[in-house]
Amino acid sequence: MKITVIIPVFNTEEFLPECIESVINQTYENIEIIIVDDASTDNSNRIINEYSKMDERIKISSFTERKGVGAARNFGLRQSTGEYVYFLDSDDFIESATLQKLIENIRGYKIISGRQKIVKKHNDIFQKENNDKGLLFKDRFRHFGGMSIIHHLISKEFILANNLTFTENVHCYTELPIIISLLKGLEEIPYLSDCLYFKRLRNDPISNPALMQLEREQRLHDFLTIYNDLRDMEKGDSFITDYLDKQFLNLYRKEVVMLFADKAKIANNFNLLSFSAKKVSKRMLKNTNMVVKHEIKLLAKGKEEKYSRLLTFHHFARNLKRALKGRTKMYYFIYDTILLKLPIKEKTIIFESFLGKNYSDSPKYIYEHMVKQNMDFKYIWIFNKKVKDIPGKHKQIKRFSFAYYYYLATAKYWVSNSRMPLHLKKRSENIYLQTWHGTPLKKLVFDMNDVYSANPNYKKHFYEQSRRWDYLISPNQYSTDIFKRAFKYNKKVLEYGYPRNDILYHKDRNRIAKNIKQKLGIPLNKKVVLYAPTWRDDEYYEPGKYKFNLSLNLQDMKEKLGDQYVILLRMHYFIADDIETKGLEDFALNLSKYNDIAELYLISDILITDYSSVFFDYANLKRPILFYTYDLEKYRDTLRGFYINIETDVPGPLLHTSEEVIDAILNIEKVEDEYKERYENFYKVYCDWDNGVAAAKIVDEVF
Ligand code: C2G
Repeated sequence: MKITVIIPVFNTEEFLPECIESVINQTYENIEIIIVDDASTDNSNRIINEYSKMDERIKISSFTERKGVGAARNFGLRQSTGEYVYFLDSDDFIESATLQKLIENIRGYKIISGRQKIVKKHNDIFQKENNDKGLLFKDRFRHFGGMSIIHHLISKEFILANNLTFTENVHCYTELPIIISLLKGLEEIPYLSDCLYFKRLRNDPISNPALMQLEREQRLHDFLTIYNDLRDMEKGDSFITDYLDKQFLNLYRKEVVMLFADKAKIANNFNLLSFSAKKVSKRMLKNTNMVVKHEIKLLAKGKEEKYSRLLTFHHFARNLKRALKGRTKMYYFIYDTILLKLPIKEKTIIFESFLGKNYSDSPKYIYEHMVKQNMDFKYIWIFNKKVKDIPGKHKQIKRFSFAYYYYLATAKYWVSNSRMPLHLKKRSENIYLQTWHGTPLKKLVFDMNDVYSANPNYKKHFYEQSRRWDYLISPNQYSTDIFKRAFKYNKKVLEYGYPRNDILYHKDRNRIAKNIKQKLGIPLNKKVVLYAPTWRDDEYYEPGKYKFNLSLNLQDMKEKLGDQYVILLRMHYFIADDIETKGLEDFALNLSKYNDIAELYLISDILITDYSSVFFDYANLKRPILFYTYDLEKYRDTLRGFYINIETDVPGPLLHTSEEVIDAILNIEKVEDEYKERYENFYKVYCDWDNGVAAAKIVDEVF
């Protein structure tokens, strides 16, 4: 018995190898693999060509222009020679025994299906579970609730007898006509609980959306096109019309109501929706909730104004209901409905650095410049905990307190070095200066492939949040180029260097450094090593709270370096683990909570880091830098990947053990000599714009 596996492809180069290999490696070998490329514009075509040379069971076809997934699957169906067909998507993959289990259990049935598992990140597939409940029979109505045909093995004879085809003039829901035929021909769906299909949750709905990540409006149009046709055709079969109406009402509740939060969308889509709403049966309407029932009735009667008013009320009621669920939700509700409508305060500026964790980075230097210039503004700083010793008249507010929402809603200016919460809408008069927080080494947002971090919606959220930025600070040409691409940012870039590095060029920097050393109790005759590593995407407790295992041998360092040096330990602000320095008091200082790392740069004679952007800033001082890259392979190859070649481009040696680090410090002059030329080149490329007046220039331009 031959199985034809049909795989339609459109721009899935990242996922194709895993998909195709999962089919080639099936334990059931009597298969034919038909891959139809729907005119991909990435490398998908090259990839499928290569695989077709490796396995003669693969047959490929390519459309010269995009025709949609329905046309691609129909084409595959027409080419198929197997007794059974199986539908797989090119961004998904299957377990090695999947086809074997399906074919062994299909017996006399026309169709059989199995379990789908959503894969958010790759590790999900390794989580073993004991799930074998044998062959089950699922209610046909519920089984096809998701309107999808993937992971079904279907008898070819049944397909031919019923002349099953996919809809071609739309992108989404193309399998609805097939599902309708299956619903008619079957009482129940045989289903294997222990037969896996891995459905990938795609992370980039902005630049490469999966079909179901297409815009709501497009999906709505596609659905209504098919619904209108099928609803008329199947008029006589109440089981089928119930199914279609139910899908319509579900889509209405989940998608249309959301889409119509934007009033312009109501005007655009009212007639189309009204046409379809007339078709919904009274019986199905009876079972839906009151508000929806009423809305559908108004739609069907074509009463646009009344409908629009009811929907405004619907949204208000929904938001209020949500607001009652907790304090933060209530604040958001008040923010949207009241605070955003208060008059804007033209002279108020909000500052935030590293999510309120400290008083630091470019926002601090922009603020201090404004204070020094006696500029006529009201300054608000957002912190998690009160911070002492900040110069200038200002107000501190607690992040996520009521005052936080009040000032964000009413201040004309926001200055921040990272993202603001997604739900905090920005009003159109507001000016948002995004300072960002480092020259990128690790790939950023849209330059990253799959996301291995804690949040699978990272790219989507990042995109929405960064649409609000009006100015973005760039420290060098290299960063400008990356920011524009990786953030998809096309508004104003301020190219004056980093305000946070102004202090490194201060004419009194030696005196400032001496004061800081004294404040921290560091003996002036001791040299200082600063260890400032970054975080690891794959080692976390929860989003924003990351693990860190110190792999420097501090005891050994103290013995060998203690009479000349002290070491400052500075963890990334994402790190939740505390670093133990007991018994090392006069040698190691944990300064992870110290406000401003730039002040620590100033007092350090040597920097040790890994893949943190800190070295781009530190290089302004032209002092030696050591790279303690004990997990380079993992970091470079399995996590994000880097923009530069860390082996050949960074201004210092890569070291892999604690002993190598000690050795390099003991021979620091030799290291400096060896890396002199590389350091100079590095300085020219990355430190070119920094010259001590970035804050002044930026303030002049923005405020
Ligand atoms: N930083 C610090 N201490 C460290 C590491 C970093 O104070 N031990 C500060 C520095 O100002 C640095 C900035 O945090 O330039 C960013 O640090 P990176 O290690 O480059 O981390 P990054 O991945 O950029 O930060 O969206 C999340 C951010 O991208 C996380």
